[in-house]
Amino acid sequence: MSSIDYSQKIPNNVNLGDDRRLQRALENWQPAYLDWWNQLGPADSSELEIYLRTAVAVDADGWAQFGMVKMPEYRWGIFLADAEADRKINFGMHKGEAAWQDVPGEYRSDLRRLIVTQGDTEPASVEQQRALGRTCPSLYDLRSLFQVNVEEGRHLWAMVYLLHAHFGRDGREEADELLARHSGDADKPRILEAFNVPTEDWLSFFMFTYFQDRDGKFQLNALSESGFDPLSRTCRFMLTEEAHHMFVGESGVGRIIQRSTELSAKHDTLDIEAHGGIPLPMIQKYINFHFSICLDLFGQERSTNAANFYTTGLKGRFGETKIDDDHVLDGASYKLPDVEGGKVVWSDQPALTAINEVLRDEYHEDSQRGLNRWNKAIKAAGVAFDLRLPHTAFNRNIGTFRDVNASPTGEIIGRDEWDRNAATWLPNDADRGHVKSLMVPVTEPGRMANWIAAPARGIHGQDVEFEYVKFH
Ligand code: BYC
Ligand code: FE
Ligand code: FE
Repeated sequence: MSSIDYSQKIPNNVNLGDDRRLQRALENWQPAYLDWWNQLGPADSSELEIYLRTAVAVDADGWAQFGMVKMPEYRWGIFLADAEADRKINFGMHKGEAAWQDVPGEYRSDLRRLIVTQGDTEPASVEQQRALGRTCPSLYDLRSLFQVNVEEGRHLWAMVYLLHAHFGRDGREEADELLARHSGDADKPRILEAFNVPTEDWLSFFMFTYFQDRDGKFQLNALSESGFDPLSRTCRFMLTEEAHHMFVGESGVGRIIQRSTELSAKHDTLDIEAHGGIPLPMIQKYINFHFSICLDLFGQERSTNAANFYTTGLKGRFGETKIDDDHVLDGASYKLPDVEGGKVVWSDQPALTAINEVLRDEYHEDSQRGLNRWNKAIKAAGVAFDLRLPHTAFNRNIGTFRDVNASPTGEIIGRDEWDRNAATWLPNDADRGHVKSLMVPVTEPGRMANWIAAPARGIHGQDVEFEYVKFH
């Protein structure tokens, strides 16, 4: 196991000190990164002391250390999972060949593009969430937000390292561009659409960490299968951090649902706005919104890009090496949707061009698990309400369903019907207004805002009452 060298300006486990040119290039990028963090990272946060975890090793357990840290002093670094001896490329036309330690010239632009797209989402999410600290429902939650933010910052470092180490001058230019595009910027937006939507309230934040960070889990897993070994190793370590982001999402949404359910049971109505809660039907609309914009993140159902990434060994399927097939997909088929005669119909299509859809379907299934748990809790509390994921055709902006309107249950409908119903399916101004009205900061240790239940336990063995963030 390689340990992390913290005596360096940039903590790392890649022997950065042995490569002076690379080290200098990254040390030049570092102040630009810190400027970006100070300008577009968490608002009003630079003086706060926060109970954060910092990576100190890359092995499966005991890899992090906890302590009170000011975020600008957080040690962002470069950590790759340990190399697997004699690792091979496990799919596509190079199956069985040794994994690449350097970028093959013929795949340079595709690989760069995948890394840039991945890298672009990380700072985007920090930008999207920047104002949330001002309205935290508790110190526990404020700490979760900042923990997620510093780790997304580190994920940016992970991709910038690959760009600097393996793509020469183009790579350095791309690394600069990652700090020049900004979420929601009219001239230089972030690459993927869902990363240009501001995260304005904490219900949206928990939906984001539940649904959008889960796209991260699936994409990083697919990239961790890459034949380009440095990408695989960096993604493998990122996935350890990602697990926490999804925990924040699932437990956050779960605690809101718990509180809404309590209020509904107590007042015998779903209409709990007057009691300072978020009604379950309103939570359903936020699910409809976040799930549908995240489905777009998987790209088109039929994608020659995805087929090429797969065939050339750049990006695999989720858990590629655990799948029991030929890992080449010659002649294999997969069910893809189309709209025909006003209906969604599925037909068998070549599996290679369906790679994006395969990942989306697995994401869909994984997303359903949390809803099952939430529905069980709602039912156990004696409240009659069922949360559902909307149909894959609903509210889509990429691929087959881009130019049609569909209801949450998947009926293809006309524009008029969509216009009449959109405000009952997706958060409308009044819904957003209500949620916004609840966003009043709670900063007394152990106290929770009225619209969210307390967590079952604190962080890393601390009590829920622990002062997770110190204001001076
Ligand atoms: N928005 O062949 P297609 C995370 C473009 S989240 C805008 O289907 P492909 C995180 C596409 O670029 C994980 N454009 O595309 C979470 C292409 O453009 P060109 C992020 C889109 O390449 C929370 C055209 O449409 N990582 O880590 O197969 C917090 C044709 O489409 C979109 C990755 O995404 C879209 N949604 O698939 C922090 C992994 N979808 O060629 C972090 C890396 C498609 O016509 N990226 N287009 O110019 C990829 O693997 C692929 O780029 C995508 C797109 C799967 C995203
Ligand atoms: Fe990330
Ligand atoms: Fe994440």
